[in-house]
Amino acid sequence: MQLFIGNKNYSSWSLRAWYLMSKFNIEFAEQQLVLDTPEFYSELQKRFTVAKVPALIDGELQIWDSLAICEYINDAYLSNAAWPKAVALRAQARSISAEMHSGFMALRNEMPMNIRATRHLELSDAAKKDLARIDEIFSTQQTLYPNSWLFGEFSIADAMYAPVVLRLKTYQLNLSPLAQQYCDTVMACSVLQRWIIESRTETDIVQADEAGVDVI
Ligand SMILES: N[C@@H](CCC(=O)N[C@@H](CS)C(=O)NCC(=O)O)C(=O)O
Repeated sequence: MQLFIGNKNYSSWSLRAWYLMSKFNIEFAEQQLVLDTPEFYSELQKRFTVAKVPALIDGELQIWDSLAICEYINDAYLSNAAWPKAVALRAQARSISAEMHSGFMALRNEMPMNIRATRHLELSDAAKKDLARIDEIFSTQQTLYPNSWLFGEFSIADAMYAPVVLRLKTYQLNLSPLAQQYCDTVMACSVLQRWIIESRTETDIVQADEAGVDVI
């Protein structure tokens, strides 16, 4: 199985699929392409209908979307272990995951993932509203599962929200203490730390993802 990803520093969608697969010890060959380069598009166009990362090849099958990759891994390799067991909780975890996949536009536009940077940003009201919703999700789930993953056990929902935790760190934004407790759980994860360490060795710059002012 081959997982195509972009720059670890910037590619938040790549992180979601990589994190899910790595956390569940799925064996895969990591194929990294540098965003915004001709090779990025030519290598992906050779293999996939859509030239975006993450993208997965498993035998004859190509899958080109982060959530679809997570769902495929859950179905094909994990006997559903990547979602909570109870039907009601699974529906909630899916709702939260879909909410990230299709929403939080202001937050995603204004606060690009840029792991190695420490920045200050002025946020729009729309981004502040997105952050308030993130706070609500994290703190509600922490009330139910203190010092743990969103649904107790690690699930696709945690993979979907990992980039936002990293963005909060880059832009030095604090959530409420309960929500912060979830961020601390995520940051303590050794698998995520592997991605972070590797992201810090990268030197390519994607100008469009450089936002805010350096904090010295
Ligand atoms: N909805 C897609 C979004 C994937 C996406 O936009 N990936 C970015 C990198 S993080 C990309 O490939 N950008 C290249 C481009 O759009 O040309 C997913 O969830 O996988």
